[in-house]
Amino acid sequence: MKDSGMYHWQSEGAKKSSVDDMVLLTKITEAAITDNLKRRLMEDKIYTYIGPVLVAVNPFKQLPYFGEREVAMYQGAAQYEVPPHIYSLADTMYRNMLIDSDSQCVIISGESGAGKTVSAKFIMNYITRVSGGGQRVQQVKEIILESNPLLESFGNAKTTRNNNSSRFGKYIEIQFSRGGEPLGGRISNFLLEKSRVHSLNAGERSFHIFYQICAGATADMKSNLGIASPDFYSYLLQSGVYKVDGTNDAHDFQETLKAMTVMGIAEDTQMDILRIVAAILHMSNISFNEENNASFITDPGYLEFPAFLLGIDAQILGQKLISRVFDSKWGGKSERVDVTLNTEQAQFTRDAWTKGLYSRLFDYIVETVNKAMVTDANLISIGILDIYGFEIFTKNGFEQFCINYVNEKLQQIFIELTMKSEQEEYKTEGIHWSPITYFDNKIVCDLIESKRPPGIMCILDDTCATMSAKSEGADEDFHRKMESQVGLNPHYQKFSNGFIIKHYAGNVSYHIENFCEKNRDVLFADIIEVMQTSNNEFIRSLFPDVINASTKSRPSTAGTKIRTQANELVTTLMQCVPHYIRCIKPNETKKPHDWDDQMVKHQVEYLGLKENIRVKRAGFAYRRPFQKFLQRYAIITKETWPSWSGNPTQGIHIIMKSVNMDPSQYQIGRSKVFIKDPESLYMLEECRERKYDYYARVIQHAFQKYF
Ligand code: AOV
Ligand code: MG
Repeated sequence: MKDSGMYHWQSEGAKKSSVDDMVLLTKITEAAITDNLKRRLMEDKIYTYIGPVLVAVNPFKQLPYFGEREVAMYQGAAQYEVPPHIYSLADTMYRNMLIDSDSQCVIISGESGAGKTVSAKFIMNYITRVSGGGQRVQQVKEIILESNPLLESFGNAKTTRNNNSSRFGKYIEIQFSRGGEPLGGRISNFLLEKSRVHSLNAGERSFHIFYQICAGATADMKSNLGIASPDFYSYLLQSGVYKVDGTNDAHDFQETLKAMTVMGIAEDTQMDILRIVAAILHMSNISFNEENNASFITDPGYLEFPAFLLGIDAQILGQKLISRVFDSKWGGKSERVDVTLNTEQAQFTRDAWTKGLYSRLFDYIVETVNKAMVTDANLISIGILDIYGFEIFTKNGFEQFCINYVNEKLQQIFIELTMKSEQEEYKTEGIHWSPITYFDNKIVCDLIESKRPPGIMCILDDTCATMSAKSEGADEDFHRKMESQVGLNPHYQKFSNGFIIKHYAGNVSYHIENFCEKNRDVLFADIIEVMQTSNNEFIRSLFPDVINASTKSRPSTAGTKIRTQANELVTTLMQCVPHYIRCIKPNETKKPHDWDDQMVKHQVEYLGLKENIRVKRAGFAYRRPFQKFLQRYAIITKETWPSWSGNPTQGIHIIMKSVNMDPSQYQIGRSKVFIKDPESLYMLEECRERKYDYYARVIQHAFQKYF
């Protein structure tokens, strides 16, 4: 096959064109990297390599190169033989898994709106298209693909940074037979941003499903579930944003229903799910007034419909919203006391109720997807990690703190594994090299998650352990404790009602308001008890909790959960062969061909692309297993053509000598040839090309002579 892509630019003039692999850049500066990415985007080339790492720039428009033709073109093709593409990375993962029987994973990172979720879907699509299989395999593929619209309906939302922003993290493993057929899968989800159910920032929406149901419900659903337009419900009314450019909620609603059917969710259960969605909307219209510090329901009429939908008693619903049972110790005896709540506390209770309902519903959906694609065989897998990207809003709270912490962990994996794998290969191959320095963000991870000395999460847990049931003054207490325990950390800085963390991707100011309450994350026992009285079996099944006042063990906090999950994820990823996609967002306008130089340069900087290229170049830019090298360059010498069957090292030396390769430019390891500079590789490529043309002419000549 004649080479395409990577080497094209040589004949077109190296100066004018961009490079496919940034290891080949003549100057390695952030400006040069940014410029290269810009030139490529303007030509609609969104993919660029740094060795095996794929850099993907969000084009904000549909590009034509994702069809059957490309699927066929990238199957089995070597990375350097075809233009950079996400299919090439997906194909490498798939083939590596089959050849080596090793599980693979791809870590997709980048800030909010950079294109992680779209990339994850391209990979899932490619893999399901190139893998074969019988009826059950086809079904598994359908479940894998349909899990995307389903989870996005319930877990994605429009934010100011992304119209389809993932508000949960996801690691999906597709499990394969040794023959490469997808037999099952497993999804782990991370920390849904559930506060979005009740609190919206300006310009944002709640989860898509709420708008889908308003736009797409049938007349029957509308009357059974009391569905009106979104502005009828207080939760959706607060931001006043109902429509999203390029999104058709009514159409997406049909997709959601179809996806539920594919997951094997019966029609009755689908209605139960929608009943909860509708009940949450109706609960948002329950409002409160206050007299002498005691709240009351403004219009008890608003209790009827949500109570009906949830299958509970309207009067009890009302009572539980304005009062709460506390355990109180009195004279050595434990007693349950009913305390009236003020308006603020009543609203807080209503919101805790709806968000508790929603997060349990979300967990049910993930669990159902998992059940639909479960397999008990111990298999090889491809894992795709698509989490919420690093984000900075005008006001950042506990959710952003957790999201940015997970991103910080991923950056650390990237640093560790790219450096580690590079070093390990040189070690196993017996090659010498001198390491490159880079910013290790472990210091920021430690500031957040360290146990000893206590990091921010430990201090937060500590505060939560001693806070009163009503949590008064807890956030301030947490603020003070942080100042005394991590105040001197160079990545921490206090301000009047919050703190700044100097993350790898930028400085973020977090407001401490509600940190403790959100971290404690308990659903009050009396709410659970009410839900357990529901006359709807599905709703009851979401509340299997055993409430036992005498149980002393404290439930784990949201911070502890995310920390545990993040560390488990690191362990899982470390057991796979890693691949990386670094997504870049070129502008904030979401428009095609719009390029914000400063914004991209900042991402290039914090993603460490420059160091990444340096590491690749400081060592050896290219490496090939002996056989692959011999196959490709055998044509260069008479001795090695058409094939070399002698000692591989000797064959390689013959080829290198014939092109006058400087001996310092290459090393022969135990199983691979390492070539230092890209120029040396070009030299080989050029010789190969010349011989190719020469033989083509000879054959043509012979052909003309005889026929
Ligand atoms: P994210 O996953 O990285 O953000 P998405 O994958 O949702 O970002 O991408 C945001 C939007 O950019 C998509 O909805 C598309 O409109 C567009 N887009 C991204 N990549 C492509 C592409 N390759 N081709 C065409 N359009 C694209 V977040 O989930 O907010 O962190 O948390
Ligand atoms: Mg996403």
